[in-house]
Amino acid sequence: MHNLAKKRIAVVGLGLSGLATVRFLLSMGVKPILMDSRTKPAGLEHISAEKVDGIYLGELDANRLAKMDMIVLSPGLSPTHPAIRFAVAQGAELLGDVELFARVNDKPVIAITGSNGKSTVTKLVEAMLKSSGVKALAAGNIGLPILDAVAQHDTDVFVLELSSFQLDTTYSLHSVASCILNVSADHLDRYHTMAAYTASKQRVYQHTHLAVFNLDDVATTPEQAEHTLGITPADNTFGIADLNGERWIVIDKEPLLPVSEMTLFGAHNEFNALVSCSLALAAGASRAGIVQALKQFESLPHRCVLVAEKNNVRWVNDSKATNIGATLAAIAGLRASVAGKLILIAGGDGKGADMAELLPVLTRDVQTLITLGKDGPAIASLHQNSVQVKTLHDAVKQAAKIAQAGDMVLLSPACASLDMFTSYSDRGEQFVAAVKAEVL
Ligand code: UMA
Ligand code: ADP
Repeated sequence: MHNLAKKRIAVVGLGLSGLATVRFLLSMGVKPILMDSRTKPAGLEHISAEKVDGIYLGELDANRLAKMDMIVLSPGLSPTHPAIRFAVAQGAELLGDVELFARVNDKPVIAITGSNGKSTVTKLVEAMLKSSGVKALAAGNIGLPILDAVAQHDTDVFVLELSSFQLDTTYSLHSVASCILNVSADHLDRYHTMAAYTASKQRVYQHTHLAVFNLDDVATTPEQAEHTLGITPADNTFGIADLNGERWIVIDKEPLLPVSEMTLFGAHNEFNALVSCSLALAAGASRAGIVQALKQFESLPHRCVLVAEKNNVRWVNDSKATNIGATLAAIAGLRASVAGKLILIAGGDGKGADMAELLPVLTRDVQTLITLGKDGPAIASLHQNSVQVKTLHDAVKQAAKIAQAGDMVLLSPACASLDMFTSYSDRGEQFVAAVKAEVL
């Protein structure tokens, strides 16, 4: 890293992580060139052109990239982009912001990946450490770029949420503990096969001291690791055990707290809690700190949040369900609490996944299906009682017409939002606004 200032470096992609990378490089005395395939990338207005060595927008310039020593690539762009491939073939080193972080960081790291549950586990581990008196900071895919986080010097432990995209360009990240929570179909428009997507996730176990994995999901089993810990709620020494008629979280044979005292609900969150315990313990959390966090942790926005209850109809926002696995988990976690019908609003960009995987749950648990977006028709074709609409507002209107006392209306799209919204949070906020307008 010491000779970074002597290198010709390109930052490709000017979103959140690209901007943080530029700030980091400038602080290291490097004047990078900047490139983005968009003509108006989000981060451009925050960059003063005179501080960098040139800004190139529009189609990526392969010849210019080929002259670089190093390319720091944003996660939103694939390393298989022809211009990137060409530059790498000419000798440019390709890495991402997490790899740059790994090369300068000397603090303990907890690394978390998986198709679903990453943000919940990342924030829960951070909370467990904080309530144990450890200065933890959650960063990475969760939204705080890691090269912005590294500037916060009073951090004891970094808790990193890592996407498969970030792992693809990370080579030397050392962690005290790491985890793949689960692997289900996602981002197949970029990876094309589940094997390639799983291989990206497995990279989290490189250079880890303790590899935590999901005993109920074979794809998470570490291919290589110093120490391993498999987690399943079915284990009663590190899992969920029945004690005097109540279900308890048990850690290393010690009952910690009844599941009913946790703020998070649903089977998937019991698993998330167990994994979080194992990761937080590995980074110095105390039993008391863990219990406090499990009792106080507030569910993150847009993840199975009850946004309204009117005339005994509940409206739930699970806009963060951007793939099939998340929607299946949400329905599995919620169905027992629905006295009447479950009305599901789904659809968006399915990212190449086979929507037929939703079929058993649609058939068993969903009485009415309302679909929208690019892959709405593919989902609608799986259910005999489905309505296709053009906007989310229309979906809410339709649901309001059908819903009766005891029913639940669940927005859990099983798809990315980008075909119709700027982000999953934009989609969730629009849902809440429509519910307020039509129902409350
Ligand atoms: N893009 C272009 N041309 C470019 C560069 C980017 O079209 O030259 C597009 C990408 O295809 C993408 C969008 O711009 O659609 C944003 O890409 P980016 O790489 O600029 O993204 P950042 O703003 O840097 O945000 C990234 C993560 N985004 C992605 O991986 C797509 C954020 O995760 C993360 O919070 C942030 O870094 C900080 O680390 C978001 C995400 O959607 C939440 N992640 C995916 C997911 O969770 O499924 C992986
Ligand atoms: P991520 O950051 O991986 O997208 P989140 O914690 O934001 O995960 O949760 C997104 C959605 O995934 C939630 O709304 C929930 O329905 C589902 N989910 C959360 N944890 C799990 C899990 N362990 N297994 C399956 N689905 C989950």
